[in-house]
Amino acid sequence: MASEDGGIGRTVASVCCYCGTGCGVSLTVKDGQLAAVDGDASHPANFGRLCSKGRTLGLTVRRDEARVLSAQLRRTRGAPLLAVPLTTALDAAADRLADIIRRDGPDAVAFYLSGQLLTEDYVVFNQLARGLVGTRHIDSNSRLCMSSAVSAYKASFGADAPPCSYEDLDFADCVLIAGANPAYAHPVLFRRLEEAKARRPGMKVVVIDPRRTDSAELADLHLAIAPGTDVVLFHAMLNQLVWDGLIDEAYVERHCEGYLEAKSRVREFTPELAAGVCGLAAADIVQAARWFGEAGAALSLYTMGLNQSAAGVDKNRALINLHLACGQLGKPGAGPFSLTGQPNAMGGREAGAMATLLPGHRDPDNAVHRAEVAAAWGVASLPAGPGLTAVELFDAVGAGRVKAVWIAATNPAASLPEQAKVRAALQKAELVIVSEAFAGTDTLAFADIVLPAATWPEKDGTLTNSERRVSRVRAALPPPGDAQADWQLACAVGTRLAARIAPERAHLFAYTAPADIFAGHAALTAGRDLDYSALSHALIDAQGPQQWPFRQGAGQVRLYTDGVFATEGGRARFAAPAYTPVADVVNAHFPLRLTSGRLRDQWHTAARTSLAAPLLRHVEAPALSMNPADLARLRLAPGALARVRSRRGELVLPVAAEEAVRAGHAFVPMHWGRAWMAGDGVNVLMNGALDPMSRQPELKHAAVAVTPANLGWQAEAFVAGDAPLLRGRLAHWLGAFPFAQLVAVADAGGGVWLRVAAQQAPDAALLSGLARDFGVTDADLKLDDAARGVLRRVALDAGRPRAWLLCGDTRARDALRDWADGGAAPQSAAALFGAATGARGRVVCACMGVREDAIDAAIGRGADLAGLKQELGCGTGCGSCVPEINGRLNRVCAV
Ligand SMILES: Nc1nc2c(c(=O)[nH]1)N[C@H]1C(S)=C(S)[C@@H](COP(=O)(O)OP(=O)(O)OC[C@H]3O[C@@H](n4cnc5c(=O)[nH]c(N)nc54)[C@H](O)[C@@H]3O)O[C@H]1N2
Ligand SMILES: Nc1nc2c(c(=O)[nH]1)N[C@H]1C(S)=C(S)[C@@H](COP(=O)(O)OP(=O)(O)OC[C@H]3O[C@@H](n4cnc5c(=O)[nH]c(N)nc54)[C@H](O)[C@@H]3O)O[C@H]1N2
Ligand code: SF4
Ligand SMILES: [Mo]
Repeated sequence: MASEDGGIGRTVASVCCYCGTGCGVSLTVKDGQLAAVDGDASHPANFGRLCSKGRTLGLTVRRDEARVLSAQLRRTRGAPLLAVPLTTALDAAADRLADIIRRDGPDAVAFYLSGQLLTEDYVVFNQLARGLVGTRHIDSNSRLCMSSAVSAYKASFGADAPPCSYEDLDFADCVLIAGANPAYAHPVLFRRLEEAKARRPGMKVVVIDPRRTDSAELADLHLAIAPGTDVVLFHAMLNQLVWDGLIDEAYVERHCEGYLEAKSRVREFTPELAAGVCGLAAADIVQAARWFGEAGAALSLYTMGLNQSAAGVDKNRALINLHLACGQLGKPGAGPFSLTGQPNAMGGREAGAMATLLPGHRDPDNAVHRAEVAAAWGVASLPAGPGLTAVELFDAVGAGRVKAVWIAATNPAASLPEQAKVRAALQKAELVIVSEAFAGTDTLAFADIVLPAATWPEKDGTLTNSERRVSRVRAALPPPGDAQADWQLACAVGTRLAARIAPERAHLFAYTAPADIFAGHAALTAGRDLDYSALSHALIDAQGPQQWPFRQGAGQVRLYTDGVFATEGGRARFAAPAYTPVADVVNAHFPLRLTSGRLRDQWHTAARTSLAAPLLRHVEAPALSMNPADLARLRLAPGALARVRSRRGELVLPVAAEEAVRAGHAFVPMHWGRAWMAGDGVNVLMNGALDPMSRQPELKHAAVAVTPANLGWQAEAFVAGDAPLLRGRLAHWLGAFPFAQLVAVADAGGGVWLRVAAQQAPDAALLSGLARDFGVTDADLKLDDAARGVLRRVALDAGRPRAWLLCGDTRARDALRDWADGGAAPQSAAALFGAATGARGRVVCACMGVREDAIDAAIGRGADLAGLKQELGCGTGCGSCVPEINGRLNRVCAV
C-alpha cells in the first residue's frame, strides 16, 4: 500500500527480495529516491523485524553502470557485447528463436528461470515456453533447492504443501533443525525461535548438521552427522520410537499407510548401527528420538542439508515418517516444515513453471491437467510429459540437443555443479539469452542477447513465502535505463515470436498489468489443493497477505488438521527407503568431505549483497574452512593458500581454521564465482549426481584432496571507491595469476581489495601495470626493492590510505586496512612496512561494526550477552549476530 505524506515522503509496503521467510518491508520514497527500508510491523511473517540483509536493502539500489541499463547484442561469438535499443534486442531474440524452432523444433529451445522471479513473471514465461514455443524444457534454479522437498511432500502427503505456519515455532516443544542453518539462512525465523525458547525453556532444540553452526549454539543437542547419512539417523530414531512405545498407533491406523513396511525397514537400523554410519553417539540418537516422541508438539525445520543430496527425497521422507509415526502434524507447534530458500520458490511451484509441474500443482504427464491449462490459456494443446531439469538441461545444451536457452534471474555459470561442464555447454549453445539486472555476473559472459531486467524495488506482483502466504511486492521506484520487468520482457519477445510462428497465440501476451496476470493464474488454482482462486491483487491490497488454501474468505493456517491427506485414499504414506551413501566416494586420493552453503550476510552469487558495504564486513572472501587439527597435519597455517581438488576440478583458496568443522571435513561458501576469483568458484568442485526422483543435484557433498598451494610470491592491493564499478575495471587481473581474489570490502567507506599469488615474482612490467591500475604509480609512501620483486606503496587522501599495493611483502596489510578504516596512522613508512602486525579481527556485528577481538576481550573481562550489548553495542541492531556471540560466550564458558 502506498501513502503520501507531504514533505516526509511516500511509503510503500513490499516484501524483502532475499529469503523465503518473506518479511514485509516498508519503503520510504523521497524525491524519487529510496530514503529508508524498515520492517513492516503489520506483516505477519516478521512483525517489523528484519535481518542484516533486509536492513541494508536500500544500499543495493543502483541506477548506474552497476546495473544492466540497456539491451546488448553480441554479433558473433567472441565479439564484445554492444549496447543496442531494447526493440532491436527483442526483435533479434524473436528472429533467432523462430529460426531455431523452425529448423530444430520446439524442444531445441529451453527456459531456465528462478525462484527470485515473481509469480507473474513465472506465469508469462510458462505461457511463452509451453503455450507458444511448445517446448517441455522450462525449469528453474528451484531444482537445485526445493525439488526434493516437493517430491517428498507429494509422495508422503499427496500434494506439495508445507503443512505448517511460522506461529508453530511459538508452540513447539521439540524442534529438529535438520540440514538447515536458519541463524544464517532464515534469521528472522531464528529470532522467533530464540524468543520462543527463552519464553518456554522446556523446549528442546536438536540441530542435525555436520558443522557446529551458529544455529547449533541454540541447541540442547547437536548431532554432527556425517554428510549424506540422514536417512540412517531418521530410521534409527523411528526404530527407537518403536522400542519405546512412543508410536501414536491410533493416528497411524486411522490416517496412514505403509507403516509396517517402514517399521520392518528400520528394524535393522538400531541406534548403535546408526552411530557408526553417522559418526554420532548412540545415546544422543536415543535422546533425540525420546525428545521427539515425548514432546507435546514436535516440529522439524529442514532445508538444503536434506534436499541437496542424491538421496534428498529419501531424507525428506524418512524425516516425515517420524511425524506420521507420532501423529506430529496438523496441530499447533507440530509438523515437517520445509523452509523455502528463495523468496518465491513457492510461487514458481504454484505457477507450474518447472519441467515436472504445470500451473495449479498440475502434472505434465496428466492429459486432463494439460487440457485444463490449454483451455484456460486458449491454446489447442500443451506439450506432453516432463521436460529436462536444470542439470540435465545444461547437459543437453552441451550435447547440442538444446540449441537455445533463455536464462532469467539466475546465474548458472556460478551456481550449477560441475562448472567445467556447464561453462562448456554455455559456450557451445547456439543462442543464450540472459535477462539480468546487475552487471558483471558470470553468466553474462556467455550471453548473445542481454535483456535489461527491472529488479527489487522496481517490480510489482506477488510472491508466496514458506508458510504458503501470498504477499504483494510493490514498486517504489521506476526501473533505470531501458530495464523492464521480467514479465514485460517475456511478453515483448512472446508477441514478436507469435507474429513469426503462430499469430493465433499472440493473445497469450496481451497483458498490461501484473494484476491481470495474477487473475488468470489464480483462476487455475480453483479446486486444487492450493486453491486461491478467490485471491486477487485487490483483495491482498485491501486485506493484507493471505495463506493458501484460501477458501470462504479465509486462509488456512495449518493443513491436514483432520488427518485427511491429499492422496487418493486420503491417507499419508510412510516411506521405507534403503540407505544410499553419498555419490562421490571418499578414498585415499580424495580423503576429505567438502560441503558448501551460505554465510549470514551474503546472498547466492553476491550480485546484490556485494553492493552493501556493511554486509561485506562479516566475511569478506571465500576460504576453505577446516578443522585446526587437519590444517596442522597438512602444515597449513590459517590464511595460507591451499589447492583443493575434486574429481571434477580444482581451486586455490586461503584456509581458515574452524573448530565448528569436524576433522576430515571441509566447507566452502557458495557465494563467490569467477566474477570474484581465479577459477570457477566452489561449483567447479561439486558433484552433479542427481536424486533419481527429484532430479536435484548433490550440492552438499564432494570428496576432495587438499594440499598446500606453494605459491610463494604474494601481492595485495586496495583502492577505495565504488566496488562494482572498480570490479569491472580490475577483473582482468583475476586471469593473470594461479590464485587471485577480488574482494569488495567496506574499508575506507568501500573499495576493492585484490589478493594474488604466484610461484615466483612476475616481471617488472606486470608489477608496474598493477601499480598503475591501483593508482599508486606516484605514491605518498613508498618502500620498493625492485630487485627482489618487492613493491610497497600507499597513496593518501586526507591523511588516510586511498590506495595501496604490497608486492612480495604483504606484512603491512592489516595495519593499512585499519588505517584506511579510521584507525591510527603509523609513525613512519619504515614502521608501517617493517612491522608484522597482529591480525585484525573479523566484524561479528555488522550493524554496529563490532569486531571479534573486541567481543572476546570483553568476554575475557567477564561480560555476558547483556554486558556485551551495553558495553559494545553488538547484537542491538538486527540481532543476526546474537547466535555467533552466544557461541563465543559458550566457548569461553566451556573452557
Ligand atoms: N544469508 C543467506 N540466506 C539465505 C540464502 C543466502 O544465499 N544467504 N539463500 C536462501 C536459499 S535459496 C536457500 S535454499 C536457503 C538455504 O538454507 P540452508 O539450507 O539452511 O543453508 P545452507 O548453508 O545451504 O545449508 C544448511 C546446512 O546443511 C549442512 N549440511 C551439509 N550436508 C549435510 C548433510 O548431509 N546432512 C545434514 N543434516 N546437514 C548437512 C551444512 O553444513 C549447512 O550448515 O537459504 C536462504 N537464505
Ligand atoms: N555449491 C553450492 N551451489 C549451490 C548451492 C549450494 O548450497 N552450494 N545452492 C543452490 C541453491 S539452493 C540456489 S537457490 C542457487 C542460487 O543460485 P542463482 O540463482 O544462480 O544465484 P543468484 O546470485 O541469486 O542469481 C540470481 C541472478 O538474478 C539477477 N537478478 C536479481 N534480480 C533480478 C530480477 O528481478 N530479474 C532478473 N532477470 N534478474 C535478477 C541477479 O543479479 C543474479 O545474477 O544456487 C545453488 N547452488
Ligand atoms: S529473514 Fe532477512 S533476508 Fe529473509 S526475508 Fe527477512 S529480512 Fe529478508
Ligand atoms: Mo535455494
